[in-house]
Amino acid sequence: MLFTTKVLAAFALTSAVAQAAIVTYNWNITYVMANPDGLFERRVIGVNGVFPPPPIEVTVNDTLVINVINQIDQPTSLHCHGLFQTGNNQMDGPSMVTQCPIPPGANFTYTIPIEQHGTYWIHGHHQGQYVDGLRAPLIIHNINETYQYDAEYTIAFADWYHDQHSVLLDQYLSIFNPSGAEPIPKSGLINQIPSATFNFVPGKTYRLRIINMSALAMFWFHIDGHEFEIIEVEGTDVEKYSTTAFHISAAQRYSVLVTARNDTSYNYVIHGDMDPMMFDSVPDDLVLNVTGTIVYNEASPLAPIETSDWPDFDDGSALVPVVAQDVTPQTVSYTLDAAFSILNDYINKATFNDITYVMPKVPTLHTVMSMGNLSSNPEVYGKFTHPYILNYNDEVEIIINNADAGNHPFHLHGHVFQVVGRGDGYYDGSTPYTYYNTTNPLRRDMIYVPSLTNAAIRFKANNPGVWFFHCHIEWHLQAGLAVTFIEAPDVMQKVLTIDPSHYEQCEALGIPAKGNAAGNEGLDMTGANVGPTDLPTGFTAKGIVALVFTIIAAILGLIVVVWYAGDDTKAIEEQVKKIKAKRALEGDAQ
Ligand SMILES: *[C@@H]1O[C@H](CO)[C@@H](O)[C@H](O)[C@H]1NC(C)=O
Ligand SMILES: *[C@@H]1O[C@H](CO)[C@@H](O)[C@H](O)[C@H]1NC(C)=O
Ligand SMILES: *[C@@H]1O[C@H](CO)[C@@H](O)[C@H](O)[C@H]1NC(C)=O
Ligand SMILES: *[C@@H]1O[C@H](CO)[C@@H](O)[C@H](O)[C@H]1NC(C)=O
Ligand SMILES: *[C@@H]1O[C@H](CO)[C@@H](O)[C@H](O)[C@H]1NC(C)=O
Ligand SMILES: *[C@@H]1O[C@H](CO)[C@@H](O)[C@H](O)[C@H]1NC(C)=O
Ligand SMILES: *[C@@H]1O[C@H](CO)[C@@H](O)[C@H](O)[C@H]1NC(C)=O
Ligand SMILES: *[C@@H]1O[C@H](CO)[C@@H](O)[C@H](O)[C@H]1NC(C)=O
Ligand SMILES: *[C@@H]1O[C@H](CO)[C@@H](O)[C@H](O)[C@H]1NC(C)=O
Ligand SMILES: [Cu+2]
Repeated sequence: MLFTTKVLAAFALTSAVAQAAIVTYNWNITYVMANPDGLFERRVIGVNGVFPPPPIEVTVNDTLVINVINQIDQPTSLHCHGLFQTGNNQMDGPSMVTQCPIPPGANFTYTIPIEQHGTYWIHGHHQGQYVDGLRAPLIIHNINETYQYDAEYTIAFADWYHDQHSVLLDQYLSIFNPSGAEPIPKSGLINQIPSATFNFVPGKTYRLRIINMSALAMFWFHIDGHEFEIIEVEGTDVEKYSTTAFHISAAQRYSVLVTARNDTSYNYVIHGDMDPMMFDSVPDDLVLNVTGTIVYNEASPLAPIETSDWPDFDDGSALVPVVAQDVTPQTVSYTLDAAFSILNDYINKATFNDITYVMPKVPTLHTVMSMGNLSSNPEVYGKFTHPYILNYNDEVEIIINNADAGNHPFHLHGHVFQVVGRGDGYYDGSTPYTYYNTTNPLRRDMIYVPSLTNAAIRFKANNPGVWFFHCHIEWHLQAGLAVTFIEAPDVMQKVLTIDPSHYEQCEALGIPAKGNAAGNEGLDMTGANVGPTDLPTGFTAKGIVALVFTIIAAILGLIVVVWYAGDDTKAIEEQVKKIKAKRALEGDAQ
């Protein structure tokens, strides 16, 4: 009882904090025709009739209110990336994790008391809508910033595709893509345009907030003619750290301080160079290097382009948080092995510990809130949401083994975590770390784990809620690279509420709003969504690849025209259906 009262008091305090101002944004989400890279006009998802969506700016202790009007012909939802959403899990946004998506034609209001400061972003979290343009910077000013500067700019890099996300996704998650090659972007954008300018006045100091809003691409950042100091990583202020270049992966953010030069005789290039390592192949017409310009004087020439050496992979381990926090011993530890393989749907899927994430029939938060004391039983969430139940105030260690040939930037909702350790190869409990630090390590909400390495992170389970953990390469999330942390379900039932508007939108979409992951009561999981599992026995991955190629060869004559004609995937889908039906028959016959 005492325990509960204390928790409630803590939440009451949090909401009392949010007195400062109510900052309202109206987001009328519609399709808009736009040509962001100047190469191709296409349908994008815009806000209030324009693309790009407007950046959001608030101050700590404000309450951010976003009135969403969904005017597109598909459901949507918004996630404020990096916000803790303490006591406010229902406003976190991932579709079918914390809410039913907002139906087409419906309105929904996100109300978010702001507890943090720093550099964040807001993006669609229903299917891959951010790849189609539904993304914008979210800047939270502190009342007194840790560092002084004269002015600030936000520099948001993003990759850009010419096809709709849904079209690309169908091609990506297809039996015709056995190697799992991701769609390669057509260009890179800076502040959603091909090249942006930033005016500098001699002698002034600028804060540049650098955000990577990519679906796939990873960039190297540097500025000709200027040194800079990193001062913030994903909401954590850090001691000034001088560098000339750094690496920024999808969804990561850094702030740097740059002092303008004394003279105006040249203008300088800002570089965001896409790392071609992420792409299976680099098309000849893809410009990897995205640039902006620092302008001192419109009339001045551009300073000669510097070729910057990329420093060794820098994971931020040299960065020291200003507010020190040492690592406390873990009380629980989970190991997550990330891998890709062809599963028994014959599609290259992503797995953590051999499970590919599949959405439940009921949003996981609704399951927690409606299942009484069964909410502490992982079974009610369904195997394929891959649930981990955390006890209130557990000190959680997560070890991520990246067993894949690609690099992955992972994101945890609702927290920052400490980056405690890194090592090469598979961490089996005894492999020595190449980096291990329990003395005030960097805290952030993104961890980049290169191929065939491992990383250890820590966080305290002090934020009751359902928090998604997933790769932020949008294609990999869609391929199932996610798990669900269900943090203190017993406390959630006492301190959280679900607004009636959430139930209304579930109803409008015909999604059950209570019950277990299958929409049933108790432990009856009949009809739960299930994903593909291991390869059928008797098949090896190589065998499957061979089989797929045989199928392709057999029907290539039929589909080749459609395939190369581009957008029309319908015919391909029809073919896939036929193949699947045929395979099912063969399976029955065996
Ligand atoms: C936010 O509000 C709380 C409570 O009123 C206060 O303690 C805190 O200092 C405020 N934060 C800032 C940055 O003003
Ligand atoms: C939303 O935007 C669309 C397209 O610009 C417009 O037709 C519609 O009236 C807008 N709705 C509201 C409520 O502003
Ligand atoms: C959504 O909000 C807009 C603007 O306030 C209003 O005009 C419209 O009627 C609302 N639509 C629904 C379905 O409530
Ligand atoms: C901000 O700084 C001013 C001036 O130093 C000080 O009076 C004020 O208390 C500070 N506010 C916060 C929230 O720290
Ligand atoms: C953003 O992240 C992606 C994926 O990690 C990466 O490929 C791309 O180069 C990054 N862009 C920038 C400007 O850092
Ligand atoms: C500005 O000029 C002064 C005098 O030439 C020099 O000492 C100083 O280092 C310069 N500052 C910068 C940022 O270039
Ligand atoms: C792009 O950037 C890379 C790395 O900074 C550099 O090696 C390469 O020369 C640049 N390419 C062009 C065409 O500028
Ligand atoms: C750990 O981090 C602290 C500061 O964050 C730093 O002073 C110390 O040198 C680091 N230790 C190791 C072993 O990297
Ligand atoms: C769960 O709740 C039910 C009904 O409220 C109760 O009968 C049962 O004893 C509880 N079980 C546990 C393990 O607390
Ligand atoms: Cu990934």
